[in-house]
Amino acid sequence: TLSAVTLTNTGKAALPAKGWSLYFNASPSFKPKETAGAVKVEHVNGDLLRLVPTEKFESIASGASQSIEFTSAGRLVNFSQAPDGFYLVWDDNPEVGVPVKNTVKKPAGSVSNDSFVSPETIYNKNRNIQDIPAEKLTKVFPTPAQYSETNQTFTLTAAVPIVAENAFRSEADILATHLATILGKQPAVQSSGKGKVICLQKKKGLQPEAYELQVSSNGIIIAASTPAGIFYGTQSLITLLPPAALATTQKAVSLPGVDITDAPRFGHRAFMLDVARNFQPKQQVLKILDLMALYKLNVFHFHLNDDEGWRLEIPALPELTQVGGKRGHTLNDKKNLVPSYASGPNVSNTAGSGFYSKADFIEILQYAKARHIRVIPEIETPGHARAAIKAMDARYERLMQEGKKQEAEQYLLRDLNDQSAYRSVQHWKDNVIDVSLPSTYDFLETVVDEMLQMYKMAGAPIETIHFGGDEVPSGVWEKSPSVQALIKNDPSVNNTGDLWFYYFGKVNKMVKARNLYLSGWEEIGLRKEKQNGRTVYVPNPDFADENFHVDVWNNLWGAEDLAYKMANAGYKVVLTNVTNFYLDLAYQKDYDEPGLFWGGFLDVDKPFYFIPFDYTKNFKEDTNGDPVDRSKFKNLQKLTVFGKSNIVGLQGPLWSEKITSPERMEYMLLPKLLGLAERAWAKDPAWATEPDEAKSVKLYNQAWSDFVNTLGKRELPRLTYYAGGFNYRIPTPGAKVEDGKVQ
Ligand code: NAG
Repeated sequence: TLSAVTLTNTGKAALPAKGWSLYFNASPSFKPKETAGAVKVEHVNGDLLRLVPTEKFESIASGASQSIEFTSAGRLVNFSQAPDGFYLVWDDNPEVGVPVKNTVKKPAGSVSNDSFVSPETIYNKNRNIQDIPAEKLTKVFPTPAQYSETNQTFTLTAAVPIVAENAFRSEADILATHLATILGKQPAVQSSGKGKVICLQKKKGLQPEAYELQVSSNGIIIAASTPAGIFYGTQSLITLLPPAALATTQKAVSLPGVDITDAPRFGHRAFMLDVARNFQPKQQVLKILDLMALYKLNVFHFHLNDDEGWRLEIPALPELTQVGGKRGHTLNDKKNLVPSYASGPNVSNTAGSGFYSKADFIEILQYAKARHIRVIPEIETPGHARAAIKAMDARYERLMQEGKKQEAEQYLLRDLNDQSAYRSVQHWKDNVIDVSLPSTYDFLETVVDEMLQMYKMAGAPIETIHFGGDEVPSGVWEKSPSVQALIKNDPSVNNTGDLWFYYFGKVNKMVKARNLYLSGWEEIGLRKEKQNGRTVYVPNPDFADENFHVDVWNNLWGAEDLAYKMANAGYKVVLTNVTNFYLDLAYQKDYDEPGLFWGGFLDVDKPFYFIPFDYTKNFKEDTNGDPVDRSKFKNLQKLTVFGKSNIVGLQGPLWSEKITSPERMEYMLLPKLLGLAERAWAKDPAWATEPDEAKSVKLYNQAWSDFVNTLGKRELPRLTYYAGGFNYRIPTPGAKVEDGKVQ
């Protein structure tokens, strides 16, 4: 891939031929073309690079420009991949980064060897979509297990009270608050009353999240055995409201008569949000919880730390957020972390900085609990942990300066004399915690206990903590004196390979002692094995009956059936397939579409057509967006009956390298999240189990049409207003919806 950086001197003085460097964020494979010669590019760390003038560089006069050509090993498919976040640092003032104006421009002509997806291709993909009138659509989404319409209508006004017994008071209040936004006035919530009311009533014998909803001309009844069931009944009632009713307040809204009996397919319907790469304010998190609740997602996996940030205040370890919660130009990461993903030199002026105070976190937990959403906190370790490592380095330094050596070493996450050299997937050289150090476990226990205290204060349930475990690069720990000592003294550890089981064995003990189970990425339950001279990853039998919950994310490049292998081996599996659920991937192969694309392109059809127990059946595209070679699926492992019982649910993660604002976040999320919600809640669709291929295709086209019409005619118009309004994507990149219409 070829690209160019043009330096334009908009200042009054000339840019001298030397004495400065230009920092920016890009893939380290981004190099000046050999013929360029006038500059060199150095890799600082992560995706932070530095362009330095050589002797050949000539000063740039005021108003003049200079263009430098670059090559990059990576594909440059969209603007998200372009180098960005440039700032200048003068050699004589190296601690200060001077922002410069950045413009990313679409290069003229072909950007790379990749061809973008043509409108024709998209048209052909979607040509079977029928136009279905809104009245013919199922008026509750995700699709209920049993649904019928009764030809009656009910007129809802603010004078219709909500009648709820005490156990359902909280659900009634949330419903009343929502109805107030439509009816202009909050309906009363009372403990008794008959006739034209919204009645939330207890019915014995239903499954934990199941509910029944009847709307007739006489009133509305929601029945369930649990508050969660009642809550889902109220959410169905909300999606039953015609979206137009949300546009302005209405005195009366007419609801269609329905008879619904409903229960979810999976008990684990998860959305993961990465707030480490870029931060999202508390208010936005609460808004997303409302969105999750509306579509009956019940697990919020909160990715709270990574290499580029630590986002939860831990009062015992203030550096975690004071240092690890901020990004800006620095030479040594002692005050804050270096810029990543174009976060620029200024600590305060970037989505790269920010954290949740203890009070914020408690509020989030309570808000989620009231909406029957469990929050799984993730403490990402031992890799992807640079922010924590640097924060504990800063703490060490502070205490050493105060002469408190012992205290200083108490929570260190690395051996200060470790000479190991490695490079993580995201190009960090120093992002893996040293698992041989006792201080590592002191650190984890302190963080865990402070976190558990916040759950307790919030009155929120917690069953598991997620300890990450993904992408630990080779080469780590090899030259750590502390690791060498452990290998010498601990008979269970013979080499650095054994450290994986040593670490997750210890972490497992720690969480079990607190009555929790361990969650993590697939890697926590894998071990390396040599097969025909190749290293492969296989489920590790040693942990298979430890109740580990693994988010299996990799379903590419020989790992197509990994999720099924792990489930068959006894691991509890959350299907988090990159090719269908990685919401951070760009919608289409188009220069203007933001997002990563290493796992392919991900439009709303990908989560929608995912078949949980037979997902390779619908594996249609390779990572380039081309039709996949299906012959390679022939010998894959299928789910056994036991394996099926170990699939606990589905998850869509939103990684945030490219998500620098709430608007961008919503764009990446919507409408893709609705495909996930449908698959997580609704029954297996008929087309998934129909053996006759032609019939199955026909059934699929019908289901896809229903879904697309539901999005276009009900759910996206609703989201224009719901919870303050969402910035969803509509099929044309860059298009906007104003006044409920596509512009
Ligand atoms: C993977 C990384 C993640 C990154 C994401 C981007 C996992 C479990 N790990 O490389 O840190 O943000 O891809 O799509 O996904």
